[in-house]
Amino acid sequence: MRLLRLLADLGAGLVAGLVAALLMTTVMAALRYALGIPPPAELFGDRVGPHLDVDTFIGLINQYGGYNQLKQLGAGSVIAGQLAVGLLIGLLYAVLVGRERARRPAKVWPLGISRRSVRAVVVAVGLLYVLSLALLWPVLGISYRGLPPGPAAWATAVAMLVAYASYSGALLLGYRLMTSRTPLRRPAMLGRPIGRRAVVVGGVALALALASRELIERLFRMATFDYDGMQVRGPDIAPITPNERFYIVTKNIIDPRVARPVWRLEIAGQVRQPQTYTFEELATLPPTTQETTLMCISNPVGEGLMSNAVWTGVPLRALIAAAGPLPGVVRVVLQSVDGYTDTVAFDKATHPTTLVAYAMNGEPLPQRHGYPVRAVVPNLYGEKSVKWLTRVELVGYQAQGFYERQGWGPTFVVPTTARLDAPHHEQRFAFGPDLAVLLKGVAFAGERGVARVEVSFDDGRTWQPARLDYVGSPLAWVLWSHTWRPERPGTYRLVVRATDGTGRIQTPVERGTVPSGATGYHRITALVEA
Ligand SMILES: Nc1nc2c(c(=O)[nH]1)N[C@H]1C(S)=C(S)[C@@H](COP(=O)(O)O)O[C@H]1N2
Ligand SMILES: [Mo]
Repeated sequence: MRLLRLLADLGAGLVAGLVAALLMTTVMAALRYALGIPPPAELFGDRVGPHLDVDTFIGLINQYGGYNQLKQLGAGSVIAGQLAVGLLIGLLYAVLVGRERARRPAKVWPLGISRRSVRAVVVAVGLLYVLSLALLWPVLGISYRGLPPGPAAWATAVAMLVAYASYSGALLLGYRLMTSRTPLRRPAMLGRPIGRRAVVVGGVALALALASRELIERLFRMATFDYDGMQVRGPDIAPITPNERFYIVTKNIIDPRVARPVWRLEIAGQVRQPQTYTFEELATLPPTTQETTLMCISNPVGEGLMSNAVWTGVPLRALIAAAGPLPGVVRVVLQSVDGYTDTVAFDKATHPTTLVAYAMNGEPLPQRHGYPVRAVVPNLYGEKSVKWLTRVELVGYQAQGFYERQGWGPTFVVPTTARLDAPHHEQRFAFGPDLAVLLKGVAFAGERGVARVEVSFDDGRTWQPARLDYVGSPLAWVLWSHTWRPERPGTYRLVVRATDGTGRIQTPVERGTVPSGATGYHRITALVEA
């Protein structure tokens, strides 16, 4: 009899704990959806990410089949962990209440919950809350709605408190509903009170499950999974990449949707007079328009994590000058509302081409490319061009950003690179006296500019000049082409290489993307068939 009772108690604790944890997860999802407040499931990756070394990071990405899969695994594990801990606390609570009942009735609160059990739950969950805050401290300032980091940290802490409190309340109430033998004020409507209560708890759980499913589906639809890593390449490559086709890389599971009215840009750190700008204030400053190509450090030779746009914004150095940098500043930390950071040398930050951009190809920055404001840092890998920029901090030490801490770099200057966009690898051509194959592609050499592009049809033994069809700004890629008339059928190895504006030929040394970006020549095979 006593054993049965214990089992019933434990069962009730388990169900109450699980339902309470589900409620908490739903509260977190709702706050994320409605207010852009990051739940622990999202914060986890941001907390852990920079502390992985780059080989572990890339190893995990490969092991789980991609960055998207790794992001899902991280968030999924935290949610599973939350449910497991919630359930465990429910079990412990059942044991505690059972022991209490065996002694004598303790003082009782409204609804017949003992004061002792309330205290126990508050202490346990309170401890977990403090622990969570301590663990997530460095990333609390994230706000996907664009609140500045200070207020954002408060919002995250309060939201987490609300979520944890919802767990505590639901556990106390749920357990009491399922186990109490004294009726809860209202008369029995559905037979024995215990049965009615089971129906109530079951109903609440079902409603919760439905609500959280709906929320999770919506959040999934907002997620970056279907566009993170989007590339642009191929025979229709355009000089200026249309906004909808510009490559995308993001660390986020769901990208920020910044509400401009709450967003601010802060210039802080070692400055005489810290500055805070609203979007409207930024937009009244004298703008610069500048064509600049961005390329991701993870772009393998020949691939499409590289695009070109015309950016409009304010030179960062104007903002830094207005704040009055103090002597001793060596680096500038660029921080995003999503918690992402990267750094540039003070000299680079104050170079006239380093922009705080708010327009891309004449349109407001698209959401995915950093709306309302991003950094555009020419000549360095795309990592430095922090999207959804919210804070610029001048520091007197060698600060490191999100990926820098993993060990990428140390140099982030883009090497000279060239790509064949047409034909595609192993494309077949029917040989004939009139066969003319149009080779096309892009070449990029950061701010050094591209002086020359050459192609080879014999795997690099001999080279022929290509035409430069499009030469934009000195910070942009070039588009090149070459008409090839094969003299006989065969299997050809096509290679392309560029020479930069300083006269240096692109290095043939093959290097992978980790840790400083890929080098080597892009090679493809063309099959000319008799
Ligand atoms: N806030 C923020 N900025 C960011 C990133 C990010 O995850 N968050 N990713 C960086 C990386 S790795 C690259 S390559 C570029 C890509 O910019 P794009 O998506 O506009 O092409 O943004 C950089 N800026
Ligand atoms: Mo990147």
